[in-house]
Amino acid sequence: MTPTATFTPTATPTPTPEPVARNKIAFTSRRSGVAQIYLMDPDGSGVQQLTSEGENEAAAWSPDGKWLAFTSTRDGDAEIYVMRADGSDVRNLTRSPGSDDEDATWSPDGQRLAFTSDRSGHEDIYVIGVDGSGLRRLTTDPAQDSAADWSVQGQIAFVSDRDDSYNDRDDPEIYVMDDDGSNQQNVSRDVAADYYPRWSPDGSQIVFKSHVASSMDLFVMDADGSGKTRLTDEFTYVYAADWSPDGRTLVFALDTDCPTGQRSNCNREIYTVAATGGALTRLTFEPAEDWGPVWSPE
Ligand SMILES: [Ca+2]
Ligand SMILES: [Ca+2]
Ligand SMILES: [Ca+2]
Ligand SMILES: [Ca+2]
Repeated sequence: MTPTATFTPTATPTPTPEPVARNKIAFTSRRSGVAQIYLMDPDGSGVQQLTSEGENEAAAWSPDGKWLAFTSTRDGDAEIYVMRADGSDVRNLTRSPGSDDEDATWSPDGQRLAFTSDRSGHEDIYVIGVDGSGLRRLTTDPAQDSAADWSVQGQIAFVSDRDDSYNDRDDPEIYVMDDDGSNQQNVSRDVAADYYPRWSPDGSQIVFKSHVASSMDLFVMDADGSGKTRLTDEFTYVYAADWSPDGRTLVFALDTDCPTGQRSNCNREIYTVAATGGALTRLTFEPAEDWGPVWSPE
């Protein structure tokens, strides 16, 4: 039977779906000549460049996997920016000419970012809304306070060299505070210099890198600093790590291809290791530096 008339309805506009990252690792690389942010799959394949303007690093996923915060010097000095997971819709949140704002981390509800700024003359942790409003300073110690990471329970881990009681130098320790800046506590409390805390997805553990003797390796500890366990034992330096969404795997950078006897300033590559330790799996094979891997929340 042949229809006698054809009626074509006006197409209903379909909203463009917001890009969402699923099981992606964002990282920074100098493979294009300057630092840019890329995505890859957890096996190292499917590399995609997200940024191209200025120098960009320190990517951090929003809890819904739709946005990345990052540090960019495209406007002259370091500022906190956000962009969608496909690199579109770039926005500057901090706008602080003359000071460096860097290393953002998202609140569990995705409404705020904590970051490091030296706008007071020394490094402190600040919080700002994702719309750029509500700037608030959380630390005021004249020591260097940096590298914040926000847990799912709402605590903020950071690095501070304010306490000399564990050795006689200004070596940094891992601190934890509430997200209003109260209850600042040294949780690593040992003679080693400790850097770059990152909460496990369930907030029960913190991975960090520690300078022990002449090596720089990954350790995990419980949120209160107990149960400290060494995960890697590499001759060359290990850099900041992040967790897979299931908490079973860590992704991190490691100095690779070093001349014999040299521990750092070689070629950083990105690797994974089980969160209980063991053999490393190498993900990048680029003569340029690759670092700062962060695993999407799902
Ligand atoms: Ca700035
Ligand atoms: Ca400070
Ligand atoms: Ca220490
Ligand atoms: Ca490399």
